[in-house]
Amino acid sequence: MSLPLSVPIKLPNGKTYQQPTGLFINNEFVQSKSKKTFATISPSTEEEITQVYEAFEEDVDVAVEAANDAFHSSWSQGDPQIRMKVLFKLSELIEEHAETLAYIEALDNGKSLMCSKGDVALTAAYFRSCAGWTDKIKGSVIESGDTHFNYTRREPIGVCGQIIPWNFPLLMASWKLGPVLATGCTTVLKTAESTPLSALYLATLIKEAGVPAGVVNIVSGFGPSAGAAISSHPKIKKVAFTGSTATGRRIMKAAADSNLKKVTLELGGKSPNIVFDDADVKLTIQHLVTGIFYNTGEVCCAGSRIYVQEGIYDTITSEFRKAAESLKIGDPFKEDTFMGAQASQMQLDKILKYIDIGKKEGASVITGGERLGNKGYFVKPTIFGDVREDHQIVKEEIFGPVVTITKFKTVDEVIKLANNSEYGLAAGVHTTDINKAINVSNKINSGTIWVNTYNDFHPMVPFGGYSQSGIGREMGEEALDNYTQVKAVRIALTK
Ligand code: TXE
Repeated sequence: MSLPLSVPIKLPNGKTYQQPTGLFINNEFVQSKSKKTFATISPSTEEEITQVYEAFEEDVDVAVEAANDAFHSSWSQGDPQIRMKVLFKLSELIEEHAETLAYIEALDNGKSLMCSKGDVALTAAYFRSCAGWTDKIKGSVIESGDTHFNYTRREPIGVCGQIIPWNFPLLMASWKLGPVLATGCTTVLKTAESTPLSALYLATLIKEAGVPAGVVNIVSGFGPSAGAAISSHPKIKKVAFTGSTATGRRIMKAAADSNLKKVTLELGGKSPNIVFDDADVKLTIQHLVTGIFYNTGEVCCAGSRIYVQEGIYDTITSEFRKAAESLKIGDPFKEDTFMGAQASQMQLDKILKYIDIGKKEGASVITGGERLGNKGYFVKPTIFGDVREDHQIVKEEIFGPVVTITKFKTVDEVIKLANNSEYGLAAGVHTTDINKAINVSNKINSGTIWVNTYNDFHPMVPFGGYSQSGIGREMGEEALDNYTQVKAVRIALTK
């Protein structure tokens, strides 16, 4: 018997909702051609939540055709206020369904409800912000003397392919879909294989909001099959990816070898979080905690390398240890849980492997350093001291609640340390001296610098990486650039 296209799921709040399981193509949930399904697991209980249909190349082809037809409709060329209305409606629907979405996300990803509620709020805010952009995408008139009239238009790029990860399944879907809907593009979006559920639920809201059929298509599936089909598809004009640097490289190659599609990548990081002697201790501790333990450390811009100036090092280290040890970890659905489970067995294994490497490298465990319990993928907040810059735990992305802490003396020294990375996604600077804050921010090679805050996002503030952390920016006006292309029209005038 084949899997129904929607199954009832009982959430820990006692409410039951209908979870779509099909591929969302042309505004309908459909079975995959192969009818193959795969399981999605709850990371906090290790139990199967449901099966969903699995997309392969043949399904991606159908979705791309739908997106291609939709692109050649009034959606892309018509009054942008139509797209504005739809985006506003979508953000309202997300707010109406906020509780269900937050529970689905915590169930499927393992993150705490505290985090997933924040994700849902940011998702609604981002779609609302994109609504405002729809009728503000402008070209220009260029003066070149009275022999010619020149103008530019920003036109939507066309059919996009979007591949997202599992750490912020809903929010990453919004960062991808928002600019598609704002600019008049269409898309085939693939969710991560371990977290397909929230985006499928979002699909029902996308349809209800009035997005025309074929504009947004969402498929569940794996990287080497459905993901690879997207990045090499000849009719996809642009691919946007968030995930590991290794996979980003593969996607860029596939994009080049197929049809030279435009590529934007949001990749890994090993972000420095710097504390100067004059920092406000209480506030700084909050931001160090948010920097590495928020979302169980599964954050691309996590502040995973802490550098503390010598005069304040002992105070910060001991207060940070106390704060880490007081964090509530466990059942994601308890209102006061800060850290839920890691997203998958694979991620748990990777984190524990790095903890082991850290110990073998001779670093000292200030706190944590082990799994919590033996059911559910929980890891204790872990702080390593006595590290060297060439240690693997200082250089490589762990993507979990594991952080190193290092003492420094001077501003020049810490800038060198901060920039000693192949990545360049984000950095934190904690100081009460505004001159120091700006001077240091100017010298750090990162796409985002947070001063006296951390992991602090706003829909209008662009986000993306320097170096091997990526190409292009999400959010803000910059995100629209990735989904539009400039047409220049030069008209010769007759006298
Ligand atoms: O990532 P992948 P994984 C980092 C983090 C983590 C590591 C491995 O360090 O521990 O990556 O995670 C799809 N063609 N980040 O293996 O492979 C895949 O199906 C096309 C950082 O899960 O990058 C999923 O949808 N697509 C990060 C997405 O890529 C492919 C978030 C991400 O998976 C593909 C996630 C292929 N050949 C992991 N192979 C961040 N920057 O936030 C896989 N995928």
